[in-house]
Amino acid sequence: MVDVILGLQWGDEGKGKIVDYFAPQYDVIARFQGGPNAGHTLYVGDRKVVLHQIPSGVFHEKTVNLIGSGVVLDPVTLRKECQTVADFGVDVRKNLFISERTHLILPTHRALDKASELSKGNDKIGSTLKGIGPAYMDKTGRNGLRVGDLLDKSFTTQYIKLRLKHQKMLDSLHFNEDISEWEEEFFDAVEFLKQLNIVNGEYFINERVRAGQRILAEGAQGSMLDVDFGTFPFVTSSNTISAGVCTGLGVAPQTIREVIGVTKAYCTRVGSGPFPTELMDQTGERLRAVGNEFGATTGRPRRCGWIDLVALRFACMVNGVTQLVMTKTDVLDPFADIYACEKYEVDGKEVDRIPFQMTRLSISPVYKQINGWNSSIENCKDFTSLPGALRSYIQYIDNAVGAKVKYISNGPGRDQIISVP
Ligand code: 2SA
Ligand code: MG
Repeated sequence: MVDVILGLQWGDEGKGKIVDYFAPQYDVIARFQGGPNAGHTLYVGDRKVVLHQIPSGVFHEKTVNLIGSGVVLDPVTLRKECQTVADFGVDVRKNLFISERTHLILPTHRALDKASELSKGNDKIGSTLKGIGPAYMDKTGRNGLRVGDLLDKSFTTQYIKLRLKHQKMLDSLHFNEDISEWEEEFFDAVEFLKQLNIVNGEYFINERVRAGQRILAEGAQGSMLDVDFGTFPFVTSSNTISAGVCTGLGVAPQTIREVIGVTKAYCTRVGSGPFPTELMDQTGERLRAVGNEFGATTGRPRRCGWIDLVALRFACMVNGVTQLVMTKTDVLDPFADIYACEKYEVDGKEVDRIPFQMTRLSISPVYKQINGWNSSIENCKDFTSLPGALRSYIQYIDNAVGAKVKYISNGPGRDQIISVP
């Protein structure tokens, strides 16, 4: 059986911590989409680690980790990450497996990402500039190179052919930065990657499913950044929703059991694009300061606002969420009042659905005011010790989105998680 943990907002919901928490219950943790644009923060002891491409189960001795076919992989960042986890005594040669169908991010993909963003000016997506979009373009455009290609002696020839194509595109975008250093690093890292466990990801996972092993699929980014169902064009280039697990790992839909959706108790977004509940005032700044809301990969300040129940209901629908995890609940501790967006007002009309073209509409949130709990919950150990106002907030979210909050996180620590009866 395959369970899924994924983000229901615009990323940074705290998936890394939640995956790390559940990891001991699983035999395999698999990434199915995205790439080094992800930043999954977790704590090992009291040391903070940010993972980008390696699944968040890597610190659990008995868990095996798979980078699935739907991921786009940058050998350079992978090598750095492997070094980081090696500092914690983890030998990735023992517990990390990479699908041969995983597409490679080339240095020219990174250059193209940068050139494309520059050419868009004010309309830029706010990409992490890791080459994600161009790598997925080459995949769907049937040009890309895959991890398995590295093992073929024709790799360099194929690389040069694709690089020439990219060069023409870069020229037309008037991009003329020297990327020879990136290339040197890339080919070094490729030699490292070739030494890792490269497998057929589909047989790898399906044989384990058949043997009754427990698999956890770890989502990256969030549902509202899904290339099909997010706030297009301000999205990432992969399917971040639960359907992406099937296409990204090669597992059948009926193997999927629990879909665990992670949401913050409020909302953030990094990069451009619509964000109806964004707070451009002191309250927004306070959320950013208390929640330490800065990009885990790029360090960019995240945009902050109240929880958006219209978006959350939509995300639960397209994912088939079976349980919710509410993270960063403690960030709301100092707020006397909190707000939840129940509907949008679009052109003077109230709607409770996500509109088609959010970017071209002026949308104002319709809020419900909720009493805050206004006390510290970081030392609470169980549900009964939580303040009444928070317990009411949890119940309110259950009813508003039609899925049950099963856990809340009350701090960054590994043990700061409370199960909700
Ligand atoms: P890209 O790089 O082409 O996928 O960017 C396209 C959009 O997707 C957003 N995106 C993200 N949003 C939140 N978190 C992400 N990961 C990092 C983190 C981001 C960071 O965990 O903090 O460090 O800045 C992530 N990755 C992509 C991105 O902002 C664009 O809006
Ligand atoms: Mg993140």
